[in-house]
Amino acid sequence: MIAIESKVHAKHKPDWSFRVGKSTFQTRDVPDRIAVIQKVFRKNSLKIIAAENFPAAPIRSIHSYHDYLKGVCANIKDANIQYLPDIFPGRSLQLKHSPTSPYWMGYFCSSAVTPILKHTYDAAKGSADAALTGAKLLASGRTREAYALCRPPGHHASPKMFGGYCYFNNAAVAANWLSKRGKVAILDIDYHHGDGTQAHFYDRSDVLTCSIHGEPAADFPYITGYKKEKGLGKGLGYNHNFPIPLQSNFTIYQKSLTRALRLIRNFQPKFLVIAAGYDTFAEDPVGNCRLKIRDYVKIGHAISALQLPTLMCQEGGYNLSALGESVYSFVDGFLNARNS
Ligand code: OKP
Ligand code: ZN
Repeated sequence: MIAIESKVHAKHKPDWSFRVGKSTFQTRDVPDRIAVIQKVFRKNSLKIIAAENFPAAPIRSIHSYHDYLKGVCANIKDANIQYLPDIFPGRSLQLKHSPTSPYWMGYFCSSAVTPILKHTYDAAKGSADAALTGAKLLASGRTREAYALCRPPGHHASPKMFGGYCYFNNAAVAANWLSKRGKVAILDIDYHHGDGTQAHFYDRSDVLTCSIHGEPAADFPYITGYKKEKGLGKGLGYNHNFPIPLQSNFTIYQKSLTRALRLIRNFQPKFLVIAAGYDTFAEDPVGNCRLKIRDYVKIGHAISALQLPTLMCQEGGYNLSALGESVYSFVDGFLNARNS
């Protein structure tokens, strides 16, 4: 298996905290997340290559705000400056021109945890490039599995809005690119609903989207992720949500995983993309689930049994003492099933 990195992510250093109800929330998508994964990959002699620099087109074609984000970042002089939205105008406004002011970011942003800083665009572009590099490797047939060390994560970024730590939807960019070569299934195992990914493919039947996540009525992103969201038009029946109760253990988790994998198998895709989040870990500071590190071995093993060319895109996972081993356990389970 080949892993792919983009070093520029380390310059994207968001910094925020706020309270909602009884909880305090703070920055969790920190550069060290990737460092701890790389450390375990290196220790286990997994090959890590640099992401290729792709044109912006594969991102721009699915994200209307690509040029806005790029332009805003290009105008920020000081790396310590950070912008957060302070107005939430909704989508009813019809813009008459292309905005370039950072004060307009509320028009393009779905949540309060996704600031814009000088290096945000470069990091988000590098993250998507890592996913595209993996997609290209799979399409060439040179490898059957690739792990893109994406940061920032992507699955909350929808066609018209970034949010939830995510700027560009790395898995969706790669899946859309791969879909020109055959049907694609996306399985999102991050603790949170892959709302952005769902939105990208909601009316399409050539990309199947499945997400297993904490009950949205009780957890981010709240408004989507319910079972009854099944797709629209041609896409009806090609989106499947598996909400699980808060604090579920692997026994409960596995039931949804088995169902999702059966749907993917029946779909007979040419490629599989995994939105690989590990905030389902029992001691994750963001997620509310009870998986153990060894459970990721079993998840990797079960997914691998599909025998599909597979691109894994890093999503969440915020316990810095467990993330490296969680990712490696997943990869190890995946590769062991491949070789047996
Ligand atoms: C990103 B990923 C404030 C909660 C903030 C945001 C979670 C974003 C998770 N009410 N939590 O790992 O899916
Ligand atoms: Zn998550």
